[in-house]
Parts: sequence; structure tokens; C-alpha cells
Amino acid sequence: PDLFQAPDYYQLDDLLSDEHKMVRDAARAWVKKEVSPIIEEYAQRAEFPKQIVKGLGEIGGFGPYIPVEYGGAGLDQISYGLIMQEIERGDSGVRSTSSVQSSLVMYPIWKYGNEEQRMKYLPKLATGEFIGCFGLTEPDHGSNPGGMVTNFKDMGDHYLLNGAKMWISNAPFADIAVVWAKNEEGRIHGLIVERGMEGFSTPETHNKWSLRASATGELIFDNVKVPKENLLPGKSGLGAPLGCLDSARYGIAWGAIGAAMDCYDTALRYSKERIQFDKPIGATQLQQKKLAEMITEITKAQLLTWRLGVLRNEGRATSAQISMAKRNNVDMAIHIAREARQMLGGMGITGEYSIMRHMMNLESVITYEGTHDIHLLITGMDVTGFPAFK
Ligand code: TGC
Ligand code: FAD
Repeated sequence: PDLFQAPDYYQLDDLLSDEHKMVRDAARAWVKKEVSPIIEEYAQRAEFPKQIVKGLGEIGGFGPYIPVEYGGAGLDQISYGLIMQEIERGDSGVRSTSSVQSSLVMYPIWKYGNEEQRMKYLPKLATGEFIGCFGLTEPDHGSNPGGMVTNFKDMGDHYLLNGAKMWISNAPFADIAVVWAKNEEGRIHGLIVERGMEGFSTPETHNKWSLRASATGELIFDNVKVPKENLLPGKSGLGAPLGCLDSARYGIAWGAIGAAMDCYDTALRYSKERIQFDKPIGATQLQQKKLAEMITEITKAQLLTWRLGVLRNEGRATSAQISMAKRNNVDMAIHIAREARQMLGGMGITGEYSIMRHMMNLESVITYEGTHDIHLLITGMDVTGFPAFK
């Protein structure tokens, strides 16, 4: 990490403002100091490093684009993306915590919540005093969240919530959960469920080979009494959770570039130092092909994502454009991780280098927030007009 120079083959820094570069460099310095030295050990132990939460808040990792009046950093979408890039250069699991808190918990409270809910939760989420999670996926409804069965009934002075969510990032230690459930008419609403409510439990999911430094769990609701003021009043229907996903998927598109950059940088340095047959492996055509293709793909992804950020700043980016970037960039990163790992030979499978950890993390990243297939089908629907999901 000491030698890390972010690849910038097409002088993309020229497209960034001073503020963008300042925000990115602060995040980069923080990752170098607080994440890179410890993350391998936490991943090996399958433990989330809770001590980084405060720092994540300080670099704008919680609600980068949420207005300052609610405790957010009030930054634009490019800065948000650059922060995600730097965090995921450290580890996809740490970026997950940041994505979930920012785009899946703070975003819906900001966009669909009322003023009391915003004031009650957002400032504490921005500093990391509260950690949140987002419950959309269920055991029998992953790619098709519209089929969810988690439901709530109006009991007059409160709602009664029943059901279960699965694969929920941050669940085991989250203070609050934004939960998507159907009312008696089958309409989807968001509810804020707080730890400690009777009948609400969050068992941890063990034995993951991927995203090991991020805690994943279930959310179980067994006749949970949820106060009526905890319903997000501003938006209902499947479009409400999908709107949050747009923001998170955009951040992941940037994050994946960070993971790819770290793998490329590690493989490039190794290829110059590792001697076989009396010359550096980097002097062989086969290894150069890998490196040349990596830097080409990283550069294409950077351009795609920068343009998407500009469109988002102007409020013009479509959900389908975000899907394309998420799908392309995560696939690009996982491919680079696999190639880079091979370039390190046996050393590539150890925790001495970050590549294998990135590679395994990216198996989750290519699955969550819409699988690789689902994003292809979103692009397919966008260009043909025919939804092929059903
Ligand atoms: P469909 O009928 O197409 O749409 C239902 C309603 O939603 C609207 N809509 C959107 N709104 C905002 N943003 C989007 N991206 C939207 N996409 C669709 C749509 O206009 C419609 O509105 P209305 O008013 O007409 O009702 O819905 P469908 O049931 O056919 O499903 C479409 C599909 C398959 C694309 C969608 O369900 C989907 O994206 N599935 C993938 C599920 C997914 O991504 N789950 C992620 C769970 S969260 C997570 O993984 C967090 S990981 C966190 C981490 O650690 O980083
Ligand atoms: P399925 O939907 O069962 O898909 C299985 C396979 O079928 C996939 O390859 C898929 O592409 C394919 N497939 C599905 N439908 C079609 C179709 N119509 N046509 C062709 N192929 C299809 N969810 C949350 O709500 N909150 C979280 O915080 C969260 N964090 C996560 C953290 C981790 C580590 C992981 C692994 C997942 C997380 N998820 C979270 C869940 C994630 O969003 C789902 O795993 C994902 O949406 C896929 O759902 P599934 O696992 O049920 O797979």
C-alpha cells in the first residue's frame, strides 16, 4: 500500500475539481492508515472491524451526499463515487457497510421519511453512532423482491410485523433496520425497526468465503409491534426500495474500480520484481497481455463511471445506465482479480497480498444489489422494451 499510485492512464484527474481530489485523497490516506494494515486479519477471522466506524463517518463514508443539515457531508455524486472507490480499494466488505448505511438506510430516511424521522436518525447515522441495515431480500425472494411475504397489519395504535429477511449486511450489530414489508392490501412500505423491539432478532450468517470482514445476518420478525411513527410516509411500492438500490449500485460501480486498481497495482509491482527464467515475469508477453488488458478495462470503467456521475449530478442518469455500470465494473474487477491472482503464482493464494481477498469479496458484489444476470436483463429490457424476467 505504501507504493500505491492510482492508475490514471487517461489523465482523468483533469476532470476532477479540487474538492473531488481533496475528498479522494483524505479517503485514500484513511484507508492506508486504518484499513489496509488490519483488514486481512479481520477477514481471516470473519469479523467486522468495529473500530473503523468512527473514521468512516469522518471521511464522509456515511451519507456523503446527504445534506449537511442532517449531518451528511453534502458532497456531489463524483465525490461520493471517489470515496467508495477508495474504501473498496481497501475491502469490499468495508465499502458494503458504507453503502448500506449511506444509500440503503440514510437515503430512504432522507427521501421518504418525515422531518422528525430525519432529525431523529440521520445525524446519528452520519457519525456512526447508529449503524443501520436494509432488509429487502427474503429466503424465497432474492432477485424478485416484489414477491416478498414479510407483512404488517394495522392494529390501531401500532403495526404488527411478521416475516424474515436474509443476507442482510450489518444485521448482526445494526441499531436500526429499514425493512420493506407488505400491508394488508399487498402494497410495499418501508418501516424503521429498532433493536430491542420484542420479537425482533438478527442471527448472524456464518461460513461465508466472501465478504468475510462484513457481518451478514437474518432479520426475523415474530409479531413485532412497530410504532406507527416508524413508517416511512413519503413513498410506497417496489419503486421505493429500488430507488435506494440505484444510489447503492452507483457507488458499487465506483467501488469495483477501487478493488480492480488494487489488484492491478499489486500484480504490476510483483511482475517487475519476480524473476523466473532469469528475467522479470513482467518482461514476458503473456504477463504483459494480462497487465495491458487490465489497465485498458480499468480506464474504460473509469470513463463510464465518471460520465455516469456527471449525469447523476445533473439528475439525468437512468436506472438502466446505473445497471450497466454496476454490471460492467464488477465483472471487470472480478476478472482482473482472477488474472492478477494467477500472476502471483502460489503467493497469490495467501493473505500476504490482498488479491485473493478481493477476488472472493467480488463474488458477493457480483451477486448482491442485483445479480450480473439481472442487470443484463435490465439492459435488455431497456433496449427492447420487453421485460424478460417473468
Ligand atoms: P417492475 O415492475 O419493473 O418495477 C416495479 C416498480 O419499480 C419501479 N422501478 C424502479 N424505481 C426506481 N429505481 C429503479 N431502479 C427501478 N426499477 C423499477 C418501476 O417503475 C415500477 O414502478 P410502478 O410505479 O410502475 O410500480 O418490477 P419487477 O418486479 O419486474 O422487478 C424488476 C427487477 C427484477 C429489475 C427488480 O426487482 C430488481 O432489481 N431485482 C434485483 C433485486 C436486488 O437488486 N436486490 C438487492 C437487495 S439489497 C442488497 O443486495 C444490498 S447488498 C449491500 C451491500 O452490502 O453493499
Ligand atoms: P436468486 O434470485 O435465487 O438467483 C439465483 C440465480 O438465478 C442467479 O444467478 C440469478 O442471476 C438467476 N436468476 C434469477 N432470476 C432470473 C431470471 N428471471 N432470469 C435468469 N436468471 C435469473 N439483500 C438485502 O436486502 N440487504 C442486504 O444488506 C444484502 N446484503 C447482502 C450481502 C451478501 C454478502 C450477499 C451474498 C447478499 C446480500 N443481499 C442483501 C442479498 C442479495 O441482494 C441477493 O443475494 C441477490 O439479490 C440475489 O438473490 P438470491 O441470492 O436469492 O438469488
